[in-house]
Amino acid sequence: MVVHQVEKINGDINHQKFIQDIYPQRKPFLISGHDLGPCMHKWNADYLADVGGQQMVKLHVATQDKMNFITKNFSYKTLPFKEFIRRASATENQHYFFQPKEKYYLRSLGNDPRKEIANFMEQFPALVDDINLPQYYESSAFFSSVLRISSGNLQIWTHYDVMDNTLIQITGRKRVVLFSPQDASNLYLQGDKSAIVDIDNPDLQKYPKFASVTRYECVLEPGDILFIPAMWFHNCGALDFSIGINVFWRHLDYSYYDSRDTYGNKDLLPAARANQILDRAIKALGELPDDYKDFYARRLVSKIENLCYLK
Ligand SMILES: O=C(O)CCC(=O)C(=O)O
Repeated sequence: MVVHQVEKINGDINHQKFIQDIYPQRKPFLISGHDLGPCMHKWNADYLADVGGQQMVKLHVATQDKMNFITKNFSYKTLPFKEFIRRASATENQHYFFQPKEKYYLRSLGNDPRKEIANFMEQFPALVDDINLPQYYESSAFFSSVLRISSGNLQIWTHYDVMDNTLIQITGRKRVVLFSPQDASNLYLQGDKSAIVDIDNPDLQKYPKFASVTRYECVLEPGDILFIPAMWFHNCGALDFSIGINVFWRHLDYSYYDSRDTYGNKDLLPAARANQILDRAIKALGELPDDYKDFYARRLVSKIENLCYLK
């Protein structure tokens, strides 16, 4: 397996510089030097518990340090924000759902997550003036801003999103491992998520193709901004009690996006259509005797490779 460090850029990046120098490369960058504002010294557990208040938040509660969305080795629970912050910032708690050392993860949501998009600015108004978010996109392209707060030593599953994204680290450190979209066929995808949960110690008997991926790594320190281009797989793990925000924006023409998408991870409309057509093609192949099915399946795969893969 080849391992690269994510390329770093120091210095404040404005919209124009982002569009000229970073966006066209379609690869992740770790940007440091943007002044994120007072959140950098204010946002600790006591302050957030005071200011964030009693609003109820929906959480992932895990008894293991690697959450797996496919087998769902965690539970969804609800707590007042204040209580969540107290618990997530401690390593052991007197009040708990399953065990004293359980871990907590917040991905903030819209008020009705099926219909509403997460917007940190609206859902946490008391915190808005503390942060000066970078804006690398046109305001009209904004999609969502998501507050992410995690217990230390907790990892979320490898997945991709369909929009460009900046992951902004405010408190604590977070390790991020990324894989290029061109490694999609080595990651054993189920929908937008990889079935490989332990990327540091993978079961290569079960997932042999994972041995040939190229891995891009970085550790985000407070103040760092990670640009994650759409379709880049990312696996994020808080090393400490961690507070961050990520912002998604529509970098393509709006007509590509599914208007029912509230998470930024529904496949682009033509891709979803292609998937449905492929399901029909597979069904049609299933009408053939096995050896013909195999033959025509191989021909279809090479047609797709020849016509669609980037050279
Ligand atoms: O930071 C995290 O915990 C997850 C971030 C993420 O999934 C994203 O930015 O899309």
